[in-house]
Amino acid sequence: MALFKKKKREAKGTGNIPDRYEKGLSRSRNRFREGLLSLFGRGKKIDEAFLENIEAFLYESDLGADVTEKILERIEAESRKKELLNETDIKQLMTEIFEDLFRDDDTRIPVDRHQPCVVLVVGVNGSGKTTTIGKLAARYSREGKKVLIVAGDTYRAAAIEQLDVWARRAGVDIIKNLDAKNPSGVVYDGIQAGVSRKADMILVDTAGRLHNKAHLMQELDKIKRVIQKLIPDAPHETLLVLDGSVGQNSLVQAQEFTRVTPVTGLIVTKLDGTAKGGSMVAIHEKLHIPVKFIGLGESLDDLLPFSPSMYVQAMFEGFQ
Ligand SMILES: Nc1nc2c(ncn2[C@@H]2O[C@H](COP(=O)(O)OP(=O)(O)O)[C@@H](O)[C@H]2O)c(=O)[nH]1
Ligand SMILES: [Mg+2]
Repeated sequence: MALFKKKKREAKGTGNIPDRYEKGLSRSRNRFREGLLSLFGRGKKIDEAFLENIEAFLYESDLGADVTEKILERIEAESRKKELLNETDIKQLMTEIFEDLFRDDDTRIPVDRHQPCVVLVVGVNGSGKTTTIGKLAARYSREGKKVLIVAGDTYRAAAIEQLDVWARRAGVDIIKNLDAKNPSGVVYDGIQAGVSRKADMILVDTAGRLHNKAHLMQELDKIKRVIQKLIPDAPHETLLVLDGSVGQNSLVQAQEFTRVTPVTGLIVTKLDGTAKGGSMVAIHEKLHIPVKFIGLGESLDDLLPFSPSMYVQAMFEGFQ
């Protein structure tokens, strides 16, 4: 029975990715597409009024001012070359711009370059860190990597138990200490265990208490120092988990975190539950940090590698 379940899970995990992008982003897409469609009539001329309407639409789409400006400039430049622009032309232009924005991103986690590859996972409470760690553990374990999870959020016993459940679901080991008062000890034990067990990847959960920046900085510094006692060039990746449904607020969070610690990748969660998928573009544009994965649901398989072209396609029209 257990084996059967695992097989089924694997089948789902390697399932049709375009399909899952399409389903997961359907709320954002509907909003985006309806907004765009409402601007276009057949053979509508690109005039001042049209440009103003599209400007207003873009601002409301949470893409952020910089990206909105880029799109508007392109539309204006193109409309000077050609008298008429239809919906397809605009979509094509926006697709090119979106793809350009994300083009140079390195979306891999360097698990093949370090052994163990230490991944520090940071972000405010509720953004989805623990869930994402479970999903990452399942993904890499399925790829044949030996994954170890470290329960570095020691502030609430419930947080450790929740991570424990995810470790079991993913079928990986966890290092935890229910009596720990701060993360240093358990992180040290976790890294040591990872080295001696020859883990390929160590995922370190952290507490995300942003209300006190000095404290957060101290705590992350301490965790890093502890890791570096055992592996001087670690962490090899610091992933910031952002709740994609909180719009502009997640940009503020991201700016705060990057001031506290260098962030090498973003994971944007809860894109399934929001119509605000566009805010991800604004965050990326402001911070120039690659988006590595997106979260499209609450189960083990609902974490997908970020693909700009699939994101764009899913936002504009789906895959039909
Ligand atoms: N719909 C949806 N819910 C998510 C996603 N990722 C996390 N969540 C939910 O968000 C809530 C907070 O997640 P948790 O991992 O505990 O956040 P943490 O405090 O940062 O560790 C939980 O109820 C998760 O099930 C996602 O991609 N989609
Ligand atoms: Mg947590």
